[in-house]
Amino acid sequence: MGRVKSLCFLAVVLAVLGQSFCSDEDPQCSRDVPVKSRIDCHPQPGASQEKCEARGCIWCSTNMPNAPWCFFPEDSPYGYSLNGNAEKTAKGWRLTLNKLQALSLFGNDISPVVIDVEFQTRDRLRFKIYDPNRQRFEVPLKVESPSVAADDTSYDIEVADDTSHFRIKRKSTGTVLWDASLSDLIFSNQYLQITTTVPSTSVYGFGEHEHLSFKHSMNFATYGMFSRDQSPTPFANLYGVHPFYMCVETDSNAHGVLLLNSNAQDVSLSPNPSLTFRTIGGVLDFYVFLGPTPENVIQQYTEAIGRPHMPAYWSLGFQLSRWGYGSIDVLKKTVDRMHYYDIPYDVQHSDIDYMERRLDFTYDKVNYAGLPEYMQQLKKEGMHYVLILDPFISKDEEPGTYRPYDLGEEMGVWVNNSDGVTPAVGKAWPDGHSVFPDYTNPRTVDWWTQMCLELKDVLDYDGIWIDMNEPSNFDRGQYPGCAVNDVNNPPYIPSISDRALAQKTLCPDSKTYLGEHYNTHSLFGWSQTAPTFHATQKATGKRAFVLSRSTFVGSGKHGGHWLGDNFSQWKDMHLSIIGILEFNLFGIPYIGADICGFNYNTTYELCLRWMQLGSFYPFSRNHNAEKNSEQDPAAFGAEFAKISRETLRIRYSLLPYLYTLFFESHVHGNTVARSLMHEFTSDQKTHEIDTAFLWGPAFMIAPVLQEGARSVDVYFPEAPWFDYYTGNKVPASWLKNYATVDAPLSKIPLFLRGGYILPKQAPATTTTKSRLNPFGLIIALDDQGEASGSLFWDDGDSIDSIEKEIYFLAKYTFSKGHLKTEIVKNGYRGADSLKYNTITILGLRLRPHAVALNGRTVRGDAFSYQTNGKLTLWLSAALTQELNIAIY
Ligand code: MIG
Repeated sequence: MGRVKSLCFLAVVLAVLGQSFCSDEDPQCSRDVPVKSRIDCHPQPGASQEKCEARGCIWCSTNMPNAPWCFFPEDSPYGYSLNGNAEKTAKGWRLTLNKLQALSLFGNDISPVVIDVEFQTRDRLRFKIYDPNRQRFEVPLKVESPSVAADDTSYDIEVADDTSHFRIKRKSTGTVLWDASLSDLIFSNQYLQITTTVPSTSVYGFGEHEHLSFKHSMNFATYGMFSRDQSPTPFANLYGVHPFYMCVETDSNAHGVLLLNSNAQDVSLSPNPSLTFRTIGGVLDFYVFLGPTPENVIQQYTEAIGRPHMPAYWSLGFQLSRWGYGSIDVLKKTVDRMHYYDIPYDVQHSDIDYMERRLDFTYDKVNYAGLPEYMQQLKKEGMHYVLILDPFISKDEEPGTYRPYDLGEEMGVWVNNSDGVTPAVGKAWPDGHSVFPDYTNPRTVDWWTQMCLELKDVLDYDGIWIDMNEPSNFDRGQYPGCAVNDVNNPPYIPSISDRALAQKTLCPDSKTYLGEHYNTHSLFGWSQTAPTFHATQKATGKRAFVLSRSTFVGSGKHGGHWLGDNFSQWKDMHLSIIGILEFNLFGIPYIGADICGFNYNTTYELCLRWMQLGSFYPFSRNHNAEKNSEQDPAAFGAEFAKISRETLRIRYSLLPYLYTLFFESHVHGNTVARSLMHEFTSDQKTHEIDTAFLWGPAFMIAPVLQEGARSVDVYFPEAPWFDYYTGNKVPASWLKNYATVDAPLSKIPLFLRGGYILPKQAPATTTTKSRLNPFGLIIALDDQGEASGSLFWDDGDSIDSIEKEIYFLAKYTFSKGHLKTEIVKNGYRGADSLKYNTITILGLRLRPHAVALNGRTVRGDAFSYQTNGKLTLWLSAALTQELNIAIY
């Protein structure tokens, strides 16, 4: 601190001499807080010098954009100090803090507060700051709470600098991961704030937002988190809430931090670098994950919050949707032209227009006459069907004519007004009076399950798409508007759109089973996802498909997500990659964006490039808004259809690899779509890359994101890379550089990473068909001539094939010219009839003289070698038998 002070003093002297050394701050008022370390003392709008100084804070202008002009002095008059010594507890330590002064920023400060530190696992630490004298709202997510001895952890905690700082250090390097000054802590009834420095500016995560870059700018950006029905707009709070970030330290170790809190909140990222968390309720419940690799961080995070569900194989196929086909005839015409062009296509969705007047659990018997039979027909052809359901239920129907309302009313399943007795009535489809099921109530779960089961008897769906579950309401608050009270009008409203908690939803003082909507609002979609998952499982007897618009920490266990109502604009393609990478950090790897864009009309070229990119979204669905021009890949004629078909055939041929990645995600918590930073963490240049991404460790997708472009500048981290199309090795001069790669309209650049073996399978129009086709292996060698990989296979849609061990798992290793397979599990008899028919090896240095398969030399015409080092071998060998190949 001494050094900082003297530098500032120097700055003052230079400024007095007329130099502009410290041009970004006024030396008269900055005192000893450098601009980059300022913590906003007036986070709500309307700051002025008068109001600021009345708070005991410093007012000082700066030309650094977004830096606060009103900020806390170095010794904030609001904070806490340690009372006595830390006490040992069963799982760690307990610190008791007393508030230092009576001054209060937003009223009702709580003192003492307690920090409970739990050493949960070697790499997971929890610390919770709460009121020891009064129970406050806590997120009902069940996180196991094991404990480990302090000696066995990869972290240390320390209370340092005259007990004013709470720090967490990485033992192996001494890096300080968390450093919060207790004098900056605020813990009042409706305002909780904590600031920590972070060890680097490579910070990722926080959601749900439309972030303009995957790696955050730390130049005073603030992001609100509170679920909201809102089209993606930069800096706006969107559908879900994920107060989780990952930080890559300067030595490339990574750690992650979760603030498990569901109240309206925001986080400010400052250049110090530091993070300031502000929330208006609950407790400050932090979990820290020590990694040390980015992948380890996500494995540890999902171990705590719940591993992602295992998706059905069919749900990895291409999916088509739109709002407003308008009639079954238009729907059929669309499906027919998809088939006419033979475009790979597994799933058809129906949006709200299948319903009668947008009423849940009905269908339009006029415009969609014959829908039940049509769904059956598509299913017979090997396709699958997903139906949308909205949460709100109309109360405007004649009594006795609309069972969802009548039964729900009888069972008492709705969110109530503040009186806790009368149901909250909002405005929603079909544009009248609606009530809102309270999914935190077990009775609601029974009602919803019953309704989903009855629906299945009419419309034979395979999956459910749950929309509008922020929950969305067309007005601000329910009828007759929100009362004026502390809950509806808290002293601080976080940085959310309109600075209004009730905007497009219910009043905060509404009552749900688990507590006030004030606390449970952002849990609405999360609380609907698990019951819908179980209901779908029960209805179909198969693995559930649930696609939810609103998500929270842990949602990935029961559902996937799409990035909401994006726009048919070129920039939205780029931003979709960022969203997909972020949701992989959030433990929701089944993620995609509306291909070709939802709002606005798309164009031929945009949609074509988007079909190419979207062919590699983990969840690949083309979806469109009502009244917009048609944008399914068969709508633009033969050439467009051909390119879409070819790109989707690449997706389909790599589905065994993608499915294996999902298996690893489900079992170990791995990410599926991954940033280059994730795999090449020590290469600083990768930290900013969000225009290309990987499937797992081994497959790079480098889409065209600009109109008119016929090439892409691709960054190649140091590794052997092969062009997917030709098998040509990327020249050494391209490594650790950007290289310009050809991308004519017909093509999306794709690369394989040496060192990996990818299982593949001949594509078909549906996965039902492709699953019977022959398998292959792509063996991309590293510079030592080695590679490895695996294949997970099962029937693709049983609920518990993994638990019951009804699956096949093979590990492949290639070394010294030999491929070996190890069959780890051979529990799925359906794999017995499957065969390998081709093996491709990339990166061979020499033309082989001979190839042997399971000890026998194969005929010369069974393999071919290209001078680029690519060997193709044709064979017929059983998938479930060990495969040995030797190259001489
Ligand atoms: O008020 O169901 O994000 O995918 O097509 C709009 C109609 C409601 C919003 C969803 C979008 C869906 C649309 N829904």
